[in-house]
Amino acid sequence: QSLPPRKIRLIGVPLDLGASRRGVDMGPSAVRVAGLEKRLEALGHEVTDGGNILVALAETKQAGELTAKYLNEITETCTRAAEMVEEVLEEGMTPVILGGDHSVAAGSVSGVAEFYRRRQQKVGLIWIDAHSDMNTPETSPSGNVHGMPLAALLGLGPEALTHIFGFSPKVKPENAVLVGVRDIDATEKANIKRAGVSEVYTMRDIDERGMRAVMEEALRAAGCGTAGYHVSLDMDWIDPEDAPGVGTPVRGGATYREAHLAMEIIADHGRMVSLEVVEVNPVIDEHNRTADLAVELISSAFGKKIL
Ligand code: 5AB
Ligand code: MN
Ligand code: MN
Ligand code: MN
Repeated sequence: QSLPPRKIRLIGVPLDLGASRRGVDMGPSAVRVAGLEKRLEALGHEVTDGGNILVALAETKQAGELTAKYLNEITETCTRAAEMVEEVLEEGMTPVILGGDHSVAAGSVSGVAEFYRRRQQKVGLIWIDAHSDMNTPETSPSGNVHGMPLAALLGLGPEALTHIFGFSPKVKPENAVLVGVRDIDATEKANIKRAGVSEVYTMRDIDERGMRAVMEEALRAAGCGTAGYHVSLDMDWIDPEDAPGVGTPVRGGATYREAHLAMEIIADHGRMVSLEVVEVNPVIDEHNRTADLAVELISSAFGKKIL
């Protein structure tokens, strides 16, 4: 296939402390059961599974401050994920992080950013999501940390989350790109402005201009002056018709083919340095089809071609 063979390391993060709806902690398992390792190996990649990162169980903890529930536990998990991602990159492998709720990205992207910071390089970020995840504890309507990771990576939010590895921001606003958003809180709009993110591609942009044009522009911005980019794929980006098993479904998402096309274009460019797929919720899925789709999309991002 098109992408040169890579050494891929799977990292599961069974985290669901960041969301109201329970069950995304079973996401890593569902995606493994759907056959991720074999499918990536069939593409010629060398794949190893690093197992799961230790995550606290909601039942054994108190939520703490209601403006950012389980922030301490989530920060611990994110720090572990950051260290693991950094190590995997040091070993010359491409990390594939399996969520878990999206708050894990505050850790995974920190790991990637730290790896490149040590080499005096920057990294870009492609955030593919129905939501913008740009809340802070002050602006969040829910207190759910999975609505805050992008803000944290750009330097807005609690220091514990913004300063993993002791520096912030992890990504420059001009290299952070949102794709597919369609449900942004009013307070998040102000945060997007405050953080200086201008590369925001809504579902309307995709409707009007097409997936191809949007992705080419998005990848150009994320790749400009960077070593490459991390792709953070929230499965709720895809229309609930095709991805029913997600924590916070929103109508009007990407179609099955649009989602594949986006991943195929990412593979064509060959500049993705790490990937994460989050928010798969087996509890409300139908016969694991959202996890199956996640495996398909990861395969496309790693070079699977129709012909
Ligand atoms: B997800 C909401 N903006 O902050 C909030 O699934 C939803 O990681 C966040 O994108 C959705 O609670 C977080 C209303
Ligand atoms: Mn293997
Ligand atoms: Mn998200
Ligand atoms: Mn989302």
